[in-house]
Amino acid sequence: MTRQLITSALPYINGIKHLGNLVGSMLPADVYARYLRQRGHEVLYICATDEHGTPAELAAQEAGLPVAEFCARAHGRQRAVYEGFRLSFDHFGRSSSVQNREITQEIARELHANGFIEERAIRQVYSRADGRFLPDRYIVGTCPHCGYDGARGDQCENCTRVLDPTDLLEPRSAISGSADLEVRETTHLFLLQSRLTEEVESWISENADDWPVLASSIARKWLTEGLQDRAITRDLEWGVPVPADVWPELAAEGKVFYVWFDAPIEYIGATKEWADAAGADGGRDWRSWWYEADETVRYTQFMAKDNVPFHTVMFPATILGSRRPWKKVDYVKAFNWLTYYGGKFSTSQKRGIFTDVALELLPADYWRYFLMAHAPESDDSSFTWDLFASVVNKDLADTLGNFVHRVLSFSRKRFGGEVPAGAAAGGAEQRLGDQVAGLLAEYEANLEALNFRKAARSLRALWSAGNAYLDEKAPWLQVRTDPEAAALTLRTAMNLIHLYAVVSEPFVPTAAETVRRSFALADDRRTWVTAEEARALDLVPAGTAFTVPPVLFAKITDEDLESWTTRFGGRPDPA
Ligand code: B3M
Ligand code: ZN
Repeated sequence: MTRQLITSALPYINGIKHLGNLVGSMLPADVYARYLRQRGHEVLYICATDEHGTPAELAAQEAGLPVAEFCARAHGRQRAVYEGFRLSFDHFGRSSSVQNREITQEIARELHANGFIEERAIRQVYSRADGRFLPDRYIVGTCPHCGYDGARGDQCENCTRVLDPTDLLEPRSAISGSADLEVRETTHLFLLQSRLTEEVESWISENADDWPVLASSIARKWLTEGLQDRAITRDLEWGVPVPADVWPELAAEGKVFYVWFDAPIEYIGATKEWADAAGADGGRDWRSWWYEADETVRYTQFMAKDNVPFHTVMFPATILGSRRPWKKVDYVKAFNWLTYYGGKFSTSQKRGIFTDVALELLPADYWRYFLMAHAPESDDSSFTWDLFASVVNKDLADTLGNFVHRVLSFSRKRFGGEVPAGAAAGGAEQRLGDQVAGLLAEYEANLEALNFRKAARSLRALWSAGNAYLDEKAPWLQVRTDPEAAALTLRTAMNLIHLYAVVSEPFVPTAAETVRRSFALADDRRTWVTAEEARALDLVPAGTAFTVPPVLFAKITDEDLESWTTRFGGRPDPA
């Protein structure tokens, strides 16, 4: 068994995330973490809110709160939503923690000592009305190429050309609308990534071959374009301060590190938060996961594709330049976009379904299963209410939920509250056992390979196998002529139900627990059933007491569909 370090991209603090954010990082990481724990690995699943930067400052301003307080509250709100989705983080930290500040500063000192940081004076747009330097995307104006008047300083959304803020005609602040802008000189720390290009290149060529193409191709594309030196500080109030022992003047001017510099370091910072939370004697050794970690630690990262360059190129450059043996990622699982009717989910435009609202409509399992079964893995995938309803109704309500209910309530009615013994298993049970063992092996292989859509498909096939067996044996008819045969069918089906409860947990943890609890198995500490163990379908012996759980999944009705499509919009606004 290995030690499995898992991180999912840190959700930014400024607002509640939508379902597209969830399916592209935290949810698959949770499914994987749960699966690995069930298989007996030592798992550490770390996540945190990403709290620094201009958007956080602006969101706090809009909320009328000091930024530290805004972030504390926003962190609490996100945390509650993720608990609602049953995300099993070992720790959900905050990038504004003391731990992250210290480690970020330590890494910056090392980069400096190794000659990878340089001070450079640059000219930047300052807004007098806003009292702040404006990041490129907070400057808007008219595109010199196409005349679009809402072009941002980094890119024109209309003609997609990459811009420099000084290219814009009639530039103004996107925050206040003020045109009272000036160019000021300001000094920043630059990370000399150009000097690290070759090292990053060889690290990628040694490691990226087994990553999904989506991740490795983005990493390689960035490298062919060559690494640019990059400013890693900003003139902001809220961030990790530049350490005064190394850069006294910049520290006095209040410079802080750029949010993308400290955010990935928070994977380490949050691990230290986790250890510190248990106290000195708590037995949580954060260093062994990150520092001089041996080959028993395998590190997997989950993220959406726009985050790949930061994780595969820039963060590795930072770590390599520190010349310290920090653990680097072993496997990068990247995702495409989940769209809402083919259009963008958008936090800023409030389009699509947000995670807090989703949980008000339906419990976590409905969303977890649907999202993973349609995860944007090899391509973008589109959320529509019709698709969602049909998947919930067919797979969860009928194939899984109804099977559990039919079998348990019928058996209870005919044979009482204990698993009946019945006849010895025959040919049909043997065929079923072979089929189940095959599907389970396939399911395991898909999860091991982090192919989530395929894994969901194998799981659904396992559920279907039970339905097919039940329809073939028809215990409701058998019972009239041959109660022993009916009892065998029901005992076999109940074994399937128990198997489903064990192996479905990564996808539908709440339903899995409910079903698991309905069997009064003595000392049931089993965490997994292997394909070979599953074959005999006899882990739940005759005589085991059981109860009939309440309906596991309610069907989505036409009225639900109607009201949700009206409320959320059946299709995105025309672009
Ligand atoms: N917060 C994701 C985003 O806002 C960003 C991820 C950081 S991971 C270190 O797009
Ligand atoms: Zn343009």
